[in-house]
Amino acid sequence: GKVRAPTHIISTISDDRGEEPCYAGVPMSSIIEQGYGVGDVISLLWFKRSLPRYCTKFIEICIMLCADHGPCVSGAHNSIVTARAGKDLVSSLVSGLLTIGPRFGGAIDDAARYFKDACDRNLTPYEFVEGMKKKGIRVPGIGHRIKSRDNRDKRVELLQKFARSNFPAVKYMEYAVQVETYTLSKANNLVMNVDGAIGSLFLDLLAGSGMFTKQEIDEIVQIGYLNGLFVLARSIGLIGHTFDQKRLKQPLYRHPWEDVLYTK
Ligand code: Q5B
Repeated sequence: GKVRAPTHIISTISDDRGEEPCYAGVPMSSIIEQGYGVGDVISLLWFKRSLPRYCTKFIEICIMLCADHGPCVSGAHNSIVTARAGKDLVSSLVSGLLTIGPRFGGAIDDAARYFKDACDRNLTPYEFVEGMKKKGIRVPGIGHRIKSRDNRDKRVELLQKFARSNFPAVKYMEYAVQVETYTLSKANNLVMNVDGAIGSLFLDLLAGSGMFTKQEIDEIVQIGYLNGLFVLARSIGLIGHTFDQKRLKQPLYRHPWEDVLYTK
């Protein structure tokens, strides 16, 4: 009989061999004719399934709220400097993206990992936060440079409001809120940030939607899908900053000497 040569690549999310491309088995024409949005496309290509509307709407809200946060944050700053050095769109975009990590925008996966572990083990916020301190690890999803108890992050409030009215349960989010209450008793700027809100709420989405087995949830959290939301969203803003600098014909950036402490 026929012997199939072993393939070098295995792919399970999309297929372009037929009359029209399919995302997780759903043909492009259905995606358009049934009015799917970008949240549905992310569901198909990242999670390999169609998620309920409240889940795809939540994904879309995350993308909209994280698309930009002004020119002063690490990612935008890098993209602006790179664009002003005369580099192309892709170079400017990736130089901004490369700043996304444990301190800036890339704390969503770790927030989900640590909140899940602590909540599932029924740790009190005190036990969790002090345990992290002993290990010398900052609580991912907590703390912000400009946001504080008296200047809350509107994005966090909007995400929480949507979830409270649309999710079947918000157990992990409520746990993160309790953690925030404890961290705020230590310092004013230790608020829940946008990474912490998305990380905890995505745990609630995964657990409450009934679309994922426990094993699948553990795998998603362990692999780390959720920083992808910030990366995808912030690309929109970084591209915008790049175009802005080009449009404004901004010259090469040089940091002023006065703003550097020269010391031995
Ligand atoms: N302390 C975010 O720090 C920041 C602590 C903590 C325990 C914590 C810090 C942090 C975890 C990572 C995280 C996402 C670096 C942030 C984002 C997107 C963004 C950005 C934008 C956008 C800020 C002062 C004292 C020290 C620290 C202690 C601080 N955080 N302790 N757990 N989590 N968070 N990142 O202000 O005793 O003096 O040594 O790493 O979730 O990135 O808009 O800017 O959309 O673009 O620089 O919103 O919180 O404070 O480093 O001077 O620390 O607080 O140990 O204590 P800061 P530091 P001590 S959202």
